[in-house]
Amino acid sequence: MALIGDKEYFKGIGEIKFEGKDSDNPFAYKYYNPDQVVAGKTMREHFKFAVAYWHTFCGQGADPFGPGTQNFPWDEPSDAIDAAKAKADAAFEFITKLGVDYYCFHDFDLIQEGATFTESEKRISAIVDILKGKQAESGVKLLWGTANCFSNPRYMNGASTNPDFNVLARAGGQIKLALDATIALNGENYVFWGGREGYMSLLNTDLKRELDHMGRFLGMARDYARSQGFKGNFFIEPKPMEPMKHQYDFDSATVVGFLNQYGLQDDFKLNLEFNHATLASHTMQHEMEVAAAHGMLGSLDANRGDYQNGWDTDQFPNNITEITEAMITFLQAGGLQGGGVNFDAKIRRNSTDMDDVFHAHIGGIDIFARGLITADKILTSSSYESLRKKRYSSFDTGKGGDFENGKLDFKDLYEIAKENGELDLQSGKQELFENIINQYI
Ligand code: XUL
Ligand code: CO
Repeated sequence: MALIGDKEYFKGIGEIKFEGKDSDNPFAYKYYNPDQVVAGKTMREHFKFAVAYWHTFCGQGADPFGPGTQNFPWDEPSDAIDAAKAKADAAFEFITKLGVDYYCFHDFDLIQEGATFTESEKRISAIVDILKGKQAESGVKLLWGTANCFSNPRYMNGASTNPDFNVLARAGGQIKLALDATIALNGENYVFWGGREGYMSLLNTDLKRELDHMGRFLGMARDYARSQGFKGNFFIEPKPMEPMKHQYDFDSATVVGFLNQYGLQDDFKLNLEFNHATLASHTMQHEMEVAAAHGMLGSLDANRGDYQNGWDTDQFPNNITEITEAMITFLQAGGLQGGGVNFDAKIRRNSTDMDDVFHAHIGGIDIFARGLITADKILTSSSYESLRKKRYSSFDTGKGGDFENGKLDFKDLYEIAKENGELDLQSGKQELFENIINQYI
C-alpha cells in the first residue's frame, strides 16, 4: 500500500483486512467486515470507528510511579512543528493501515502547546494545514475535535467553572481556536469533557455559580461555532470523578438535566464512555439507555475499566457480554446521533512493541462487530423483544391503555385498585433474559 508520509513507522504491518473467525492471522479482523450489512446498514456506517490521537500517538505509558515506556520515534524532532508533522505521518499511517475512517483529537495532542497564547495559535494553524493535506490524501475524516482545558496548571481550579474570570476567558480563547480547527478540518462533532469542571472541596466552592458559568459558557461556544457555519453536534462527555473529587457532568442523567436547564438540549448530545459509566457505578448500557430515552445518544468512547479495582484504566474493550448488551441498546435507539465509536483506550505500560497498538485496536473493533451481530440476532430471532413487550402488555389496551393516553385521573386508579383486590405476582424473568443473551453469544 502507498505510504502517506515519507517514513514507515509501523514496519512490517500491512493493511488489516477481514478474514473471518477461522483465520489465525493476528493482523486480520475476525468479525469486522466493513461492508457487511447488519440491521440495514454496513458495519462501517454503524460504527464510524475512530482512533484517539492522545492515547495512541501521545501517551507513552507514564503512570504516577514511573515514566513512559514507549519511546515513539515520531517524538524525535526537537522543533514543535517538525515533531507534530512526524506524529501526523505516524497517525495517518496507523489509521490507514487499520482501515478505519476517523480520528479524534485534543488541540495539544496535535502539537505541543506554545509558551504564549499567540505562539499556540500559530502552531495550531500550522498543524491544521498539514492535517488538511493528510485527510485529503487518505480519505480519513475527523469524528470530533476538543480542547485540552485540564492538563495545564492554569486550569487546576477548572476552566469554565474556574473562580477566576481570567482563567475562564483563557479557556474561551483556547476553545475558540479548537472550534476553528475542527471546522477547518470538517469535523463532524465537537466534544466537551469537563475534566476539571467540578470540585475538590465544597468548602471553597460556590456550586450554583459554577454551574451557571458552565451553562453560559457552553451556550456562548455553541453560538460562536454556529456563527462560523458549524452544523455538527456538540457532545458532553460525562464522568463522575477523576481528576476532581466530583465532576459536574457526573453521568447521563445529570447531563441531560443540565442541558435542559441551560437551554442547550437542541444542540448538545452525549458522548458516553464505558469506563466513565463504571466509575459512576453504572453499566454502559444504563448510560446509553438514559441518553437514548432523551434522544441524546450521540457518540461512544470505547474502552473498559478494571472490574476489581474500579479505576479509569482505559483498557481496550474485550468483554463480549458488556458489548452485546450495549449493542442491544444501540440498535434499539436506531444508532448514534452524529457520532461514532472512538477508542479512548490505551495499551498497558508493559506493552512496548510497535505492533501492540494494532492488536489492541483489532481486538476492540472485532468485539464491537461481534457484539453488533449478536445483538441483531437477539433482537430479530429470539424471544427477547416479545418477552419484554409482554411485561408491559397490560398497558396496551383497556384501563392501562387509557392510563397511557391520559384518560384516567387519580381517583380512577383508586376505583380500579378497589375493584381488583389482591393481585397475582408477575415474574420479571431476569434469569431467562440472561440466558437468551448467553445463548446468542
Ligand atoms: C478522560 C477522557 C477524555 C475525553 C476527551 O477520561 O475520556 O480523553 O474523551 O477529553
Ligand atoms: Co473519553
